[in-house]
Order: sequence, then structure tokens, then C-alpha cells
Amino acid sequence: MSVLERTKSEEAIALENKYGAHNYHPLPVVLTRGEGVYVWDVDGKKYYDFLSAYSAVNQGHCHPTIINAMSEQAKTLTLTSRAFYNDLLGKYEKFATEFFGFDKLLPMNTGAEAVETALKICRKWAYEKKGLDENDAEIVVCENNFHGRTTTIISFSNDPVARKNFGPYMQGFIKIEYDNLNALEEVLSSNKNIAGFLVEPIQGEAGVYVPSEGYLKRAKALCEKYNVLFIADEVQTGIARTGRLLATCGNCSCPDKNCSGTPEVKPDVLILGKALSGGAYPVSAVLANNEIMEVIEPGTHGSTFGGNPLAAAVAMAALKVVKEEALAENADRLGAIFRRELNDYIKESEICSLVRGKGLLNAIVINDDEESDTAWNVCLRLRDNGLLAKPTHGNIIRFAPPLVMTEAELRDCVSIIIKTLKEFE
Ligand code: IF1
Repeated sequence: MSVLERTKSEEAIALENKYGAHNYHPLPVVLTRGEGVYVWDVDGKKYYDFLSAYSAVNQGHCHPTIINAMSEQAKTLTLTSRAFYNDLLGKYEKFATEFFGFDKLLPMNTGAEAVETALKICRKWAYEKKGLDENDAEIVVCENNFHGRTTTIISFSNDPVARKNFGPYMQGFIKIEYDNLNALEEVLSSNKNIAGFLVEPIQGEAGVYVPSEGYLKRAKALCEKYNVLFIADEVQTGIARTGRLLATCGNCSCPDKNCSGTPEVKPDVLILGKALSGGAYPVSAVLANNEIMEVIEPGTHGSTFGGNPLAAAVAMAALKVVKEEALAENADRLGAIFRRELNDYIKESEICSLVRGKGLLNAIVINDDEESDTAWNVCLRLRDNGLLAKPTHGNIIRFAPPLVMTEAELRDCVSIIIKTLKEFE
């Protein structure tokens, strides 16, 4: 049998089980093709994708604009390393910095790498600009954060599964409660060594927790008061997912006409990943203005693949799609319909107690304890009914479809979800 020949579901699953590390517990469905909001399994069954590869595929699967840019560039030049210039990186950096309203961009590949990059920039800034003594810098983070899987990042996670037996842990992080301004002011006012505050505008992995109105704006003001960098991890919330170009959007000079929303914050350091490539390729970035980014000098940071011309071509195309197809606007509009329709249902539901979120980043809470397998079973039934989603912490199901969805498709999805939940009432 040729290696490229299609394996049926069981065979594909068995191969992963036998030859792959068991670092995931996937929903049993084996996908082979994607287009827009749809994916198909190896038996030809079609599904709505309500995960979007954890919000990487905001532009929809295999978007022709992105795939064309990718295949054209793949035939021309893929990788030079940063030992030499390439003719696309500068164009992309100009495009993306203008798009998001920052002076400079530092290109990386994965979200975790971009978070690491932001932490390094923050520490170096603290020593060279703020004047902290070497090795004294501390960075404030939030409880129940998710920023990736590297040894430094898991050091300040409080998820026991993500952390246990991966020590020793990196020093220099202080954890405070999310969405608690008093806790932030307390730590900033009592500790002279704080360099930065790293925060997710909405906590995704924790279960799509949207902070109180004005939280981000006031947190940023506190950071300014104490000369601390406000670092926004928009790896998951960015690129139109929450109904704005960025969940922190507001006074940035981004071209999103929908971008005058309530959480008006311009981060000092912005972290992007996932949908920066529309899911076609790993592309991440850190953006900041000159007085911060200038602490990075030759030799202080880098990556073989970061800033390669293929990534640059893909990212420019991915951002163009976001703007041309008004994806932020669509996410805002469809998200409101989604929550309204599900809230109507929940009033009479025994199984589902809550829907929350912003734009098309939403979650429902299943009425059962964290350890129960109800949410998992609901996801299996959703799969049978033609819609793919995945539980996050135990009893929470995240709903994050591609942003290219139409209203008719969204309403179809809502009826699949409600029909499925009814089967569990
Ligand atoms: C996994 C969740 C999503 C992120 C934020 C950085 C990263 C992520 C805010 C790192 C990654 C992922 C990775 C994925 C699960 C996932 C996730 F369930 F944890 F919450 F998206 F929904 N900052 N999020 O959300 O980016 O290095 O992965 O490119 O299985 O680890 P990465």
C-alpha cells in the first residue's frame, strides 16, 4: 500500500497510538480535507469545524488567497535564515506594523516562542531602560493563564497536568487573580522590581473567561503609573476572533472599521500567532514600539525559521483576507446571534447552564462536575450530528468556528448544537 493511500479512521488512529507520543487525547474523528468552515473525514462525512484549530483557522480552511500566496512563494524561495536578507520580510514587517499600529515586529513561528520572546524583551527593557538590577526583574501573570508549553511558560502555569514533573521551574513570575485590579495595584505598588504584566484579554484555555468591562484599560493605566510593560497575549484572541481585529483594540491605528470597541487598550508589547497565518503555516510575532524593541540587538534573540519568506507571504495574505472579508465585523455580528440563540435555549435547559464569550470565541458550561464525562459525550454526539468541538476544562465546551461563516450556516450550527443538547436533557 502506498504511504499516500488513505487510511480508514481506525487505521489512522492505531498508527498514531502506536508510533506517536501520547501527548493528546483527540476526539475520535480522522480528517482529511478542509474548505472554509467545513472539514471532511476519511469516510467522506462532512462537518462544521467549531474549533478552527484552536482559532488558527479564522480565515477558513485552505483559503484560496492564502494558499495561492503560499504555493507561489514555495516555488520561489522558502528559507534563507536571517544570516541573509530576503526580499519579503521587510515588506511583511511594514505591512503588519502598519496593520496593527506599532513601530516594529519581531518574527517567530509558534505562539509559545512569541510569548518567550515577549518575556525576554520585557526583562531586557527592565534592566536597560527601567534600571532594575540584573536578575531582579519579575513579571506579573494571571492565575489560570495559558501561554504555551515551554519550560519557562509552564513555570507560571497553575495547571497541575501541564506542570507536574517538569521542574525545576523558572523564577521571576508572580501570579495574581485574573480580572482583579486591586490585586494588580497591590503587587505593582509593593514591589519595585516588576518589569511587566502578561495577560490574555480573554482567558481561552481557562474556559473563555471574559474580564469585567474596563479591566484591560484600567490594568494598562496601572502599568503606566508604575512604569511596567503591559504585554497582551493575543495569540488566541487576536486577528478578528473576538469581533475586533484585536481583543485589546481601541486607540490603535489599525484599519479595522469595527475597531472602536470597549476594551480600548494599546499594549506595550503585543503577541500574535495562530491566525496570523490563517492556519497554513506556523507564524507568530511580537510587536512593540521603538523604545522597547530597540533593546533587541544582533545575537540576543532569533530563530532559524522566524521571518522566512514563505511565512511572510502567508501572513500578508492572511491579514489581507481578514480586512477584505471584514472578518471582525462578521465575528461580532454572528457571535451576538450565537449567544442570543443559545441563551434562549438555556433558559429551559437542565444540561447547559451558561453561554459566554465575545465575537466567535464562546463556550458553554455543562451542568455537571469538572470530572464528569458529559461534555466529552456531548462532543461525541455533536460529531455524530456533523459538528466538531472539544471540551476545555472538564465541563466546558469551546465554540470557535472559522470567521468566514455565513449567518445561514451559523443558524444551522445553532440548531445542531441545540438538537444535540436536547438529546442529553
Ligand atoms: C495545545 C487552549 C487554545 C494560547 C495563548 C499562547 C499559546 C496559546 C493565549 C501558545 C495556545 C493552544 C495550544 C493548544 C491548546 C490551545 C488552546 F486550549 F489551551 F486554550 F487555543 F484554545 N498563548 N493555545 O492560547 O501557542 O505555541 O501552541 O502556537 O494543545 O497546547 P502555540
